[in-house]
Amino acid sequence: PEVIACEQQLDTTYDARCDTWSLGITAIELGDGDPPLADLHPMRALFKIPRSEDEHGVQCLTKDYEKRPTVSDLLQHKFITQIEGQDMMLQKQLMEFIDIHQGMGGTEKARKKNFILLQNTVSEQLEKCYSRDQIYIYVGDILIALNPFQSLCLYSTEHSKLYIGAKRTANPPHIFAMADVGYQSMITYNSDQCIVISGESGAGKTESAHLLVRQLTVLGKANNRTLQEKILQVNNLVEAFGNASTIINDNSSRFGKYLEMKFTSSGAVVGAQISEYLLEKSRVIHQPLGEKNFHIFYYIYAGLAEKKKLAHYKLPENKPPRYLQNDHLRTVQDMMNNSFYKSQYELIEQCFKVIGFTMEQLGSIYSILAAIMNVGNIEFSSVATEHQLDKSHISNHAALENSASLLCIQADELKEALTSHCVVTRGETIIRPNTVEKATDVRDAMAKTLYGRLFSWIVNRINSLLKHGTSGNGDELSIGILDIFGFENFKKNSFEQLCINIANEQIQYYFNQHVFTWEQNEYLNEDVNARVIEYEDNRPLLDMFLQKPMGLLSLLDEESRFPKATDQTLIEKFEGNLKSQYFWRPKRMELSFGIHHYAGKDDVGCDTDETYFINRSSIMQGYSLMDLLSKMMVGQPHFVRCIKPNNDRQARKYDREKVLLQLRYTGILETARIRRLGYSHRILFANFIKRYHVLCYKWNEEPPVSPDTCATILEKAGLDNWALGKTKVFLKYYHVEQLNLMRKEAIDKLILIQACVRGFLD
Ligand code: AD9
Ligand code: MG
Repeated sequence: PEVIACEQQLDTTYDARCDTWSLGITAIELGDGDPPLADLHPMRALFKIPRSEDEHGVQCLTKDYEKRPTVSDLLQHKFITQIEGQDMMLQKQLMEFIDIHQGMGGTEKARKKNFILLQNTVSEQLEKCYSRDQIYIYVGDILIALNPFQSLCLYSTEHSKLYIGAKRTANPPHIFAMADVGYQSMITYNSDQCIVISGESGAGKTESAHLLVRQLTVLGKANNRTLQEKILQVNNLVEAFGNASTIINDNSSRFGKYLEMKFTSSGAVVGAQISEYLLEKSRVIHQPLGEKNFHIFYYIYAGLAEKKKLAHYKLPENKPPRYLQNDHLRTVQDMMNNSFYKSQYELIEQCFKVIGFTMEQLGSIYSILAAIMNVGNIEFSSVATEHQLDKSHISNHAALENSASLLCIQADELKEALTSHCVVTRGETIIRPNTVEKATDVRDAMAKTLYGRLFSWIVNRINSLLKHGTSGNGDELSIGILDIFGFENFKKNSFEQLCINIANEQIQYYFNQHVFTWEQNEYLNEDVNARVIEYEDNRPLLDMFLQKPMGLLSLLDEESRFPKATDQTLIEKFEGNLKSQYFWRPKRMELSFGIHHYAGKDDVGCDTDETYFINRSSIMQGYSLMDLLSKMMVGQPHFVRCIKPNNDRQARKYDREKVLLQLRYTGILETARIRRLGYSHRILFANFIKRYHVLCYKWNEEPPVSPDTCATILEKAGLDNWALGKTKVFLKYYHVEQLNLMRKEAIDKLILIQACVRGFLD
């Protein structure tokens, strides 16, 4: 027989601990006596084969097997079919429901009824899975992740290996599989990818982001251990500064994070970059009841106390600084003796060192944090002047001196900056004293700004330290992971919630753009006949926020510049100028307004509106999300939707109503329908032929790059419902899965034949 070379070798791994070879996604037993090791996953059994010097699994197999294995011998050992069956059944069921119940036509009423039925079915399926600790479920190509609220044995090294290069249905759904899909797409299509993680507060976005980064460092063969370690520390470090304990989540992200991992075109990880958005700076000066300041403040207090360095950083040992005083923290000893805080301090210091910060830089960071705490302790009292103006006076000089010394500035300058302000009238600069109220505002604004700048500086520093192996020309491929705060709707929502929710509206817009608009434009450009899909566009709502000069944010900006502006004038300005169906005023609450958010709207007409309370002192700078979106738009997106099964953070507790609401407002079902109706994969003819020609041509044959060749391959593969455009093949996501499977089988056959032949020759 002919000896055939092959572009891909079987993925063969040897586990020394149990003397076991694993071949790709299946493994074959050649030893005898030992029971199969089936503890990784019930459907996946690993089998022993005698140890051999030969690294190549297939060759071991051909040498030691009594009779040489045939193709059917090998196929017989494919344990994956059972798992495939199980998962496929769920998928099929979901999809049938989506098709039947959401089909076009029918009355609006019938459609809504069907939609509710569908939601209930999906929710029931989720509940069943959740009760078996199966927290990951695919709906179409979206991964739903239910928060288990307990540690599950799902993330071991074995699990990590299981999902490398495996087809999706070979293993139970998993976050590692999403990492793999992103990674394989990046390499196959030579294009950037982004993984968008969404869900409400406490749903598990940040945990999912960590797991994705971990698996991507494995996939990116980060053989440079230092780089791998650095990348793995990034999240811990920025989260110490950007996360805090809230009433919903002990580790709530109070900023948006976009982590881009950079790879060479062959898929080796070479660096990472991180972008931060909309840090909730107001938390530095004030925390709602039951919540805490950013983690880092508590960590350094405990850590520095342990090292007897509190005096060096001018931090009081008798009373907690004002910015940290709240219902959680009554005495400073509580904080200094907290062993968790101490251990976190050590961990964070270690993170800084691994990433490459110098001791001097660390010292500066601690000084600034200590300065912020001292600034918060500065107090003012009022002095009446001859002009009857209420002038403020600093009543505790120690705090002022401490802050100035930690910031390496003159105490007098700091005093001036806090207690007076400049006004320019008719070309003349006049210095006016600040009232106590104004001086207090300035003090707090300064603390917030210091913290915000420190955070940005740390992020920039991390970025320059993690450029590492990147060429600097930006010619790397990247996989971005977006983890932002989810929609928030509290009893009392302030400016921070408004920003968070606008950010989420923008993400939703991006999602809609990608899933609906761009896809449909591409069909038009390529002359592909695809169904036009209706969806609710949130652009008018975004316009109401972002338009210049009459959008809500512009109006707010403008009003903040008027010295005589008050909360009342602001709300009047909104009411007078915002002629939008999305804006409303609650009747009984004077200084508040409501927004009809996209998240609250859905097909069954259940509106949950959000009410915001005006509080001008909480106004923060931000609104940079557009940069992020433009960055993300170049990449091919993958979606992870996190769901919080209950509000009590309890394992195995499934609150149906709560889950249903989340299913509704994240638009998961709508999206699944779109992904099914549309063509989520669009591949250039040349790329398609290069990858899949092996399905009906000889491996070394080079068929012409033409639509006919593509059609021949697709027909041979027995697929239907695909389409050919002018330059691209249009495929559904499940086509790609099927094609990849067939391609892998074809290649496996080639390898086997090759191995058998080698065996003969030996
Ligand atoms: V927020 O919008 O930042 O407030 P997230 O990020 O959605 O929120 P997070 O990832 O912080 O939520 O998860 C909240 C908590 O749920 C974690 O601290 C864990 O205790 C718990 N969790 C989430 N996912 C998992 C998981 N896969 N396994 C175990 C989990 N616990
Ligand atoms: Mg988070």
